Amino acid sequence: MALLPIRVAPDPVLKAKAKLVETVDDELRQLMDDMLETMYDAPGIGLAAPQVGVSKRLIVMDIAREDEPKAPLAMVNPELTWVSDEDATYEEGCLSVPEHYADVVRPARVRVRYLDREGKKQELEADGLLATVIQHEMDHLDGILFIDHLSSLKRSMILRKLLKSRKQVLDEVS
Ligand code: K1U
Ligand code: ZN
Repeated sequence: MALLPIRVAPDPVLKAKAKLVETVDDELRQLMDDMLETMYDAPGIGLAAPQVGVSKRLIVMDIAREDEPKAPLAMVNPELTWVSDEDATYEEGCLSVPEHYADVVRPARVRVRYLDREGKKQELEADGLLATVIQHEMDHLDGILFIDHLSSLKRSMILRKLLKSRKQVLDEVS
């Protein structure tokens, strides 16, 4: 297992549309395991392959609380087959937009079809935090960040701050 570096906005890989996975094989299962290890270490409750520089349609999640057993979930080629008319608002964060949080409105319940780690077709209905995390991670596969759901003023403020902190880090090492 390996910890993978997490890409931070405005990295171009985060704006690209990720490619469909053709085969669920040992190499992809290794990537799932590395992504889960990276997500737990961050710590986070979700991670999409583009966030570790891999432009493939693969997401991992675990919304179990610290006092609960781990409940890792990996979805290959996820597709929403139904979304509720009712919306829900959650304060979202993103490992690729560090230290910024904002309320995002999304459908409250979703049904998602995907391939599991064995390549078997599955369908899951989710609500609450899981529905939000699934949609947030699936957005990453289409090059969308949670800040793209905010006003352009808020988004450009956040991007400016990210660029400023990246410049500070680069100045410190040079
Ligand atoms: O996609 C990501 O970068 C992961 C992101 C997922 C997410 C969080 C909240 C709403 C929607 C999607 C994160 O995990 S940010 C970190 C976080 O929320 C968290 C970290 C530790 C414990 C609990 C939450
Ligand atoms: Zn994210």
